[in-house]
Amino acid sequence: MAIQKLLWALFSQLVLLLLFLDFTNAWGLQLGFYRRSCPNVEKIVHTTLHKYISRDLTLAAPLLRMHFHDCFVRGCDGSVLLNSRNCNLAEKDAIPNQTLRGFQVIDAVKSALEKKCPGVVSCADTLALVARDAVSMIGGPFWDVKTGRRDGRVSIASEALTQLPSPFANISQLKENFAAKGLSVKDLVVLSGGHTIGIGHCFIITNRLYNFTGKGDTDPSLDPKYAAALKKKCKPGGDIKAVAEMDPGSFKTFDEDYYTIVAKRRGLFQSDAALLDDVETRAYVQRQSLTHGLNFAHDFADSMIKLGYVGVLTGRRGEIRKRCAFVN
Ligand code: HEM
Ligand SMILES: *[C@@H]1O[C@H](CO)[C@@H](O)[C@H](O)[C@H]1NC(C)=O
Ligand SMILES: *[C@@H]1O[C@H](CO)[C@@H](O)[C@H](O)[C@H]1NC(C)=O
Ligand SMILES: CC(=O)N[C@H]1CO[C@H](CO)[C@@H](O)[C@@H]1O
Repeated sequence: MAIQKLLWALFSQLVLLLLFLDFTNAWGLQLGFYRRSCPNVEKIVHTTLHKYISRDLTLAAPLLRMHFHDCFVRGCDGSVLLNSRNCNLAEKDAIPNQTLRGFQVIDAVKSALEKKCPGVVSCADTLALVARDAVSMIGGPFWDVKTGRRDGRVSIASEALTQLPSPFANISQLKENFAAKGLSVKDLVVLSGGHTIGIGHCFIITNRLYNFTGKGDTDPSLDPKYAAALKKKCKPGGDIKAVAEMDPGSFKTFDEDYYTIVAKRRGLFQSDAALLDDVETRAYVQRQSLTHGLNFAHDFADSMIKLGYVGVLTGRRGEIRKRCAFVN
């Protein structure tokens, strides 16, 4: 009897373990996947990237965002980098991606890799390594990136629209978007902290500022003083290129200010403000804000690792693209 119970316990543990592994779908990723085939891969990525980031710190933000967008659509398979072809509009040209920047940096890193180890390192791994290094170069945490991702051959614009969370989303939609990728509510609130760097385009918040419910009103969840300041930057019908910093004053450094800003009801997007509408996410925002980000760096690293496992292609699936914008 005791043995049966023990076996049953072991069996259910095993099932849980398998479920977990399958969910994150990280089979085949490992630390140092390129140890033999391209031993200096991390050094090459770091050196090339550093040339760009040291000249322009604002490039770190779009590079982090690019990895996030890659992983949320068809998994971390480099599909965000593919160009549209005659009969197919790619993710790159979907509305959420029209504000992506930094493709030239990925191309430069990939060419440096191709020079040393032709046809070996995937574009998907390149993105994961670049995102990690970009964050750590501007004061954020460092984490180990398991490699072995392979590149997909498919990229479809309409999928970016349905899979990526919208800046107009409420908390239940955001939780659903993340759950659909096997990511938790904690991952949602932690990874949203990526908005401690970078900018958002004014046109995304025009409604929030000027016509929230169609009555010429302002989103009441936005701090009125801050709304007034934003209105000076973001005029109705103003320049389509106008932007606002997501973490005013330190949008070029990876710190924990994001949570203080959200707690003060100064998050730029409705999706940032929405983090105050759920018990768990609100508790996290308030705790990080009060403790000046006691666990944020560590949590962010953990959640980025999980993000990097979403829907990866490994083994014989996919391919190693030679140029990231084109299938071989
Ligand atoms: C939770 C749902 C999320 C939504 C709705 C969202 C939405 C957006 C939007 C609309 C922008 C502005 C783009 C622009 O106007 O140029 C943006 C920027 C950005 N997002 Fe998110 N995002 C989310 C989560 C994330 C995550 C998980 C990360 C990374 C861990 C991230 C990193 C960034 C960064 C770094 C920028 C600044 C880009 C730049 O400076 O060019 N976001 N996001
Ligand atoms: C969130 O938005 C969806 C879709 O618009 C809506 O059905 C749902 O009721 C909203 N949830 C909350 C909590 O506001
Ligand atoms: C505000 O929204 C309403 C309803 O969508 C629309 O009829 C109206 O023209 C908008 N006002 C402005 C100033 O854009
Ligand atoms: C960076 C990038 O590729 N942006 C593209 C997004 O979509 C617009 C419109 O389709 C293109 O013109 C941009 O080149």
